[in-house]
Amino acid sequence: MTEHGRGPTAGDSADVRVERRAEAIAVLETNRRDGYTIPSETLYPFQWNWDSAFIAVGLAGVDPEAAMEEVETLLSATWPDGMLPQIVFWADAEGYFPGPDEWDAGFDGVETSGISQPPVVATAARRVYEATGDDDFRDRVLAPLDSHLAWWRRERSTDGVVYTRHPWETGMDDSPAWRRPLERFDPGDVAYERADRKSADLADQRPTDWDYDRYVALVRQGREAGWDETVLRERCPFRVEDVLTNSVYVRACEDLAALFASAGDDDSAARWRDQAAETRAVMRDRLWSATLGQFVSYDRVADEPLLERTVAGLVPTLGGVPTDAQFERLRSTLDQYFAFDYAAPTYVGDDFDPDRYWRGPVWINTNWLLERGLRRYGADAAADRVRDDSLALLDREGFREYFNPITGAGRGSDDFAWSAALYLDWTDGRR
Ligand code: 9WN
Repeated sequence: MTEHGRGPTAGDSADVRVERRAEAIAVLETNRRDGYTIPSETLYPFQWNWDSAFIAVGLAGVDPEAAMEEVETLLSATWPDGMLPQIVFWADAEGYFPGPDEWDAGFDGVETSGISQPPVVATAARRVYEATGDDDFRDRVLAPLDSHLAWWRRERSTDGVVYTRHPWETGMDDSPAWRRPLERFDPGDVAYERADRKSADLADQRPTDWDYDRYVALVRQGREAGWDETVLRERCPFRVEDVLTNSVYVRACEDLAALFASAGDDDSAARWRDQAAETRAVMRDRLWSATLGQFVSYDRVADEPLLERTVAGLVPTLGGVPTDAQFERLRSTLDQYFAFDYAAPTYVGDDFDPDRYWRGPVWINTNWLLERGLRRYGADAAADRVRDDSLALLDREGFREYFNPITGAGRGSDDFAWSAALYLDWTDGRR
């Protein structure tokens, strides 16, 4: 039993782990397409940006060739200006809205969405490089990664902290932190048909229509602006400095610096290390809430912090952002997220809903980012708790998309790729 008494640990459940690892590999194989892996056959039938990065992390230990291919297929969809899209529509598939026609975005025949996602891809590329030692792979990914991170800095930032312009871009779509910025604009009469509520259960677990109306309105505004960042910088009603995206971005800058250093390009390495330091400094100041004792996102349009208790506000640890004093506060704030049977719920504020998407359930990818961050600060017992709870959930419920933090019940899609991939990473004996 784990220290929380809810399931097997690596020690006494070797058989369960061996079996589960085989199942995880099978999920990734089933979801694999031509050079990339889809998140879920039932809900997300295309290539997604940060999903592929987490998937590559998991593949690194079991199928290095596939891991390299996953990263490179994704990077091959980098727009000429450096934007790396949230979705790449490599092949037709039924059952997802909004599809390629609705987005009307891309380049040279590559159909994509018109927004990005947190750039976990640089961290994944470094992990894959370290697992394979393949210098050719490293040399091939340097230019697209450099172009993508430079895009965030150039198009989405004035002082080093980057902004997102769609809730889908943050990856934590219906986070309660986006309520205030979304309330401020009227989506108008948006006609569309959702494709995501494929069962009665899912209708209660997916984002509400109120949220979807605004997601779709933002897509249509972006499309009308031809996805031109210069226009959208002025016009887009949702411009938020998401604390998760910024945490991932700082870490990405560090990881790209490490890749450049290993290739002997010290100038580029220094440039990205400086970039990480610049963003870290602004985050410590503008994205820190002394009231909540954690980091928060910041609304660029209203010029105010979004004071919500989401797990994203603990993830700056991943990029070494918190000062020692901030980390001490953060460490006690963590207790609010550990007061559940299963850590760490994605949100612990007044609108907490244990079953609805990013409004409370435990997600495996945010746990993975948090676990890495806690380790960086030497908080090993807390990091172990996050990892062990994640493994207990996955062992018991299978590779579900998210989990109720009170009962542990699996929610959303089954056979969800990053849940399988990160299980493989956490149970890789060589790590
Ligand atoms: C929109 C694919 C994606 C994840 C996101 C998750 C969900 C999409 C949706 O699925 O979002 O991007 O249609 O709900 O919120 O983090 O990348 O798994």
